[in-house]
Amino acid sequence: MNKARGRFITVEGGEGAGKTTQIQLLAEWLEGKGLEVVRTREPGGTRGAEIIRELLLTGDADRWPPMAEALLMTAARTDHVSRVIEPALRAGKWVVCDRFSDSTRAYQGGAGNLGRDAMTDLQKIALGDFQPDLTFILDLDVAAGAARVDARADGKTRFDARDASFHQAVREAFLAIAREEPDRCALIDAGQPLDAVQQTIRRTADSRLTIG
Ligand code: Z5A
Repeated sequence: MNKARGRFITVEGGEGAGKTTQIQLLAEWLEGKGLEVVRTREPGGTRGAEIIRELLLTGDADRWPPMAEALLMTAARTDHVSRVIEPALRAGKWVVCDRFSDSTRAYQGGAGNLGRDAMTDLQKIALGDFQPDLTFILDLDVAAGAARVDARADGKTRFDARDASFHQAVREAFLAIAREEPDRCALIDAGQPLDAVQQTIRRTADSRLTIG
């Protein structure tokens, strides 16, 4: 008998919102429920997309204009979906991804001034109707996110180096996406302690995707 198609969960938000931390805990919980889980990230997730990631995250802040960023992010995404995400879902695995199309809509569309609608159209050209089943948008005050990134030992990316007004525009774009697509998106207050954020994520995943 064919296995039921898996579910695709994405976690979005500004810098330092806690996506990586929460994805680790969510994946462990899902595995504890007997599900096979693939954890992945964007930009990246395949050999080719990781090469594009390196191009996108290193170098001067103005290395790429917003449209070049959008096209590179989307090129990496099409490779990621076709080689990793879609095959895993077809095999019945659950995929949890650190950032996806909403990041292009928020960063390049909102903060980069290309327009969220134009970036939605670009995602449609690249991916057709392919969408996450559930998207968590972790919302955090911009200064609090920057303080968390500053406190971390690892290096900063081209995006971390941008000013507070850029990150505020990203935050507003994510809030707008959550408002416009409440069936797919769940807005989470990422300023809460780590455990409280995770409990909200698990409760929401259970009620929306019936994990049991
Ligand atoms: N980008 C784009 O522009 N367009 C696109 O389409 C895509 C991406 C897909 C990828 O950067 C960059 O690419 C991203 C947007 C752009 N840049 N920005 N900004 P990345 O992958 O290197 O980094 P990131 O995605 O921004 O994640 P991050 O900054 O590394 O943060 P995070 O994953 O959200 O948070 P974390 O690593 O889990 O936590 C950060 C720290 O906070 C850490 O020390 C934790 O222990 C701490 N933490 C986490 N949760 C809490 C709570 N609740 N309380 C207190 N402290 C906490």
